[in-house]
Amino acid sequence: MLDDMSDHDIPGTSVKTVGARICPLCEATCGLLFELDGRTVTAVRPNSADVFSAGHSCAKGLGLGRLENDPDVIRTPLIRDGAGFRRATWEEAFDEINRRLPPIIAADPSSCAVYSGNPAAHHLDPSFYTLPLIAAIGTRNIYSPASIDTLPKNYANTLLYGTGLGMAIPDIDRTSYLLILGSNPLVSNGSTITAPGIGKRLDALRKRGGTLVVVDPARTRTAEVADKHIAIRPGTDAFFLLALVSVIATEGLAAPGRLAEHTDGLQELLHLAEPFTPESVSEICGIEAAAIRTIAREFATAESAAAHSRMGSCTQEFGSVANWMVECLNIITGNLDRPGGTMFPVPPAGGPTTWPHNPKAPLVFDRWRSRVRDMPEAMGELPAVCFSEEVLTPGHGQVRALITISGNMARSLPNSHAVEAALSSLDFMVCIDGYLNETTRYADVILPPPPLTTRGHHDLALTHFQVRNVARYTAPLLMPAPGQIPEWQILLRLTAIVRGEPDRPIVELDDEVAATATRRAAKLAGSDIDTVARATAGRTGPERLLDLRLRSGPYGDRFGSVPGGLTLELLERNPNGIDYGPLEPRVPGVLRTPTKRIDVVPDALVADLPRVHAALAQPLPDLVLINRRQRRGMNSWLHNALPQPDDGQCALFMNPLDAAGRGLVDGDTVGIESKTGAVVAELHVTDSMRQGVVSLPHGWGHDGSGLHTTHSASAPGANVNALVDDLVVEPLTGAPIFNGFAVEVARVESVSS
Ligand SMILES: Nc1nc2c(c(=O)[nH]1)N[C@H]1C(S)=C(S)[C@@H](COP(=O)(O)OP(=O)(O)OC[C@H]3O[C@@H](n4cnc5c(=O)[nH]c(N)nc54)[C@H](O)[C@@H]3O)O[C@H]1N2
Ligand SMILES: Nc1nc2c(c(=O)[nH]1)N[C@H]1C(S)=C(S)[C@@H](COP(=O)(O)OP(=O)(O)OC[C@H]3O[C@@H](n4cnc5c(=O)[nH]c(N)nc54)[C@H](O)[C@@H]3O)O[C@H]1N2
Ligand code: SF4
Ligand SMILES: [Mo]
Repeated sequence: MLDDMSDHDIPGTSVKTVGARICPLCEATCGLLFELDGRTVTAVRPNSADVFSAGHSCAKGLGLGRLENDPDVIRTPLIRDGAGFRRATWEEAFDEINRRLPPIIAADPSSCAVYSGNPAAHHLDPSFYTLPLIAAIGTRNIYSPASIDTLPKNYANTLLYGTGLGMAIPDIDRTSYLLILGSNPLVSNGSTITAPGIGKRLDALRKRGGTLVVVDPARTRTAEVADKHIAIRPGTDAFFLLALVSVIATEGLAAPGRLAEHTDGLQELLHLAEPFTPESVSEICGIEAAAIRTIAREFATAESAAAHSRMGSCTQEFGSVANWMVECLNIITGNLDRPGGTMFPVPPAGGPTTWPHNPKAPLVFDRWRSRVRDMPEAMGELPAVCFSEEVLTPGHGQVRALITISGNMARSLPNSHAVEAALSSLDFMVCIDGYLNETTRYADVILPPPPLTTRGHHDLALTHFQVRNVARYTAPLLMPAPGQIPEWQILLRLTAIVRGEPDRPIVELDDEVAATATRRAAKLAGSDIDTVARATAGRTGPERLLDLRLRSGPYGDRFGSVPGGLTLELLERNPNGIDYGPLEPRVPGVLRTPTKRIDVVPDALVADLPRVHAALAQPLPDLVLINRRQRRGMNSWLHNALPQPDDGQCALFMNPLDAAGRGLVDGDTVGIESKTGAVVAELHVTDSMRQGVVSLPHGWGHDGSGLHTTHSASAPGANVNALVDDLVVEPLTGAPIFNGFAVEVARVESVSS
């Protein structure tokens, strides 16, 4: 343990100020107002003038002040000292890294892995400066939560539309029928849909006479407000969706409209789905055949309809086929790419769907394979389920060093026992993180990121999922204080060390990164390099790189040739954002497949159908486990700073019939056992769970030694990832099966951790 690490000693004035700050926590990207007294955040309010979120916020965003002021947050670098850590200066920390990391990389670059966690996708610094670090290391051992989150959806989208990030998003504000599978947006605030205030948007859908259908084994908050809740058996979305397509095929309801011109394989798709009749899948899905037929008819005949699948239908046994079928459902009913259906946003800083089509570029999957399990690469990364075996299996290419950037692998990756064994066996580990948590406790050096108030914000990734075309940027509210280093400079300093140039001035390295981005921007904008370099010369760091992207992007000023076009300066003058209006049809221009067409029967997905079919004949387990999220959590890392309700939110949820069958009652202490591990939790008996399904929240298990998270250690909760297998995975993508694996539950005498 370390003593109080709060920054009372950082000098500041006591001038009271208020500034706009987009919330970096979840995909809703709400505009907030930070009230500051000197350097201290005294309050956080919703920003009602934000053009997109219009005053929406949640307890997490409003709690950002608590996060900024959490005395447990690390404020200075830490260096391992025996079983604990000692505080160090930045120079000491970088010297230690320089002493120990380069020799490992010199022996074998791939022996150094990089894990870039969820917050990295929400911040500019890592979005721009992680790749130069990875390139300098020269490793293919790159991991992130993408492969334990959206990957089956990215995969299906890549095969159909040509890019993993260019997804069609439900046009929630105009649709008349929304079918949500495996998502609980009233708690998560939405995923692969950036729609601040999603609860109000769902209310509006129902008020205008629309229909909301939620397919989820649990009666979640979202299911509670739906017109229909279909309590599907976990892991069976692919069957349900195939049956919807089958009904549409056999009843002659397919009406792809203008999409037919841009699509190949429609007839074959209908033919492939036909055998999956509602009657044939009813038992495995646990849904009456008539209910499946009704949904298929309603969806196909609605004025407009959108099917949207997320976490629950990605991280399951047939995740890729399920996500493929979601797209097929939207396509065969003519709902893809039309108002009220699912549509492709235009990211203002550009992205794969706005950059030129390159028919020769490979679809970014399976360009290399993992060493131990021969798993395919996806979008530049290896599946995270491979991490521990890559560390623990000897041989050439064995991972011996690790850099984590805002990630908590010990709680987010399946089979945490193996992950922690791997982390503890490394020769060297550096973490850029503000907490001494379940993962960083294994580090040799921890480098803390600076406070949110010192960071500019634009959502490079999430603008690909926005339900309106909006551009926003909020500027840093404060300069870094002495002893605080911007995260992009930390990343560049690591890059310098890895390149064998530890003393190279950061400005020079930054100019190098910017030079590459300048050439690219000039090409995209049709400008000459000197003009582009001059136009952005006054800036450095992520702001320069963002300006290059915005100005060469779809709304950009093309470095002066489009007067009034988008620039970072324009966004600085409009801290509440600029609204470019509702989503508009983009097919075929948006397609990045080699043929510039949509193939609805890609070989790789069709080849998985026999496995789906075979599962129909297999016995069903008695009890399977699924995961859930909670309103005040953000994966594993807000439990310490934000007060968590003391209402058994960490309990195992179980249906009354399952409880009675096991002689269990509400409040019992139960052991939950899978073939991978065992945990203990309190039992909550609730009819919100369908029979045969129990649920645990993810992100808990804040126990064991060496943590500096005082509040969460007092109520650690059970670590669901101790139960999840890292070896049995969805075979096409290597995505873990968080949802729908067999467990046994029995009473135990007392809670132990
Ligand atoms: N409050 C809060 N918000 C968050 C997060 C958080 O931890 N807390 N995390 C953020 C992150 S990183 C993400 S990726 C998003 C995820 O956001 P969502 O995609 O909305 O994911 P969840 O909230 O986990 O909801 C998944 C739902 O799937 C259901 N489910 C489980 N198995 C199945 C199945 O087999 N089929 C179907 N149809 N449903 C199933 C579960 O019961 C659950 O209700 O949330 C983000 N927002
Ligand atoms: N069983 C199960 N496992 C799951 C899931 C599930 O539903 N069930 N969900 C999966 C999903 S969707 C995701 S996205 C992953 C999340 O997986 P991770 O990203 O590995 O885990 P987080 O809990 O989000 O941890 C984020 C870390 O970043 C640190 N951090 C926060 N802000 C910053 C910052 O600005 N800079 C730096 N350097 N560090 C920062 C926090 O202190 C914390 O340690 O978990 C996955 N794991
Ligand atoms: S909904 Fe998400 S983005 Fe909005 S305030 Fe809450 S955590 Fe932040
Ligand atoms: Mo996620």
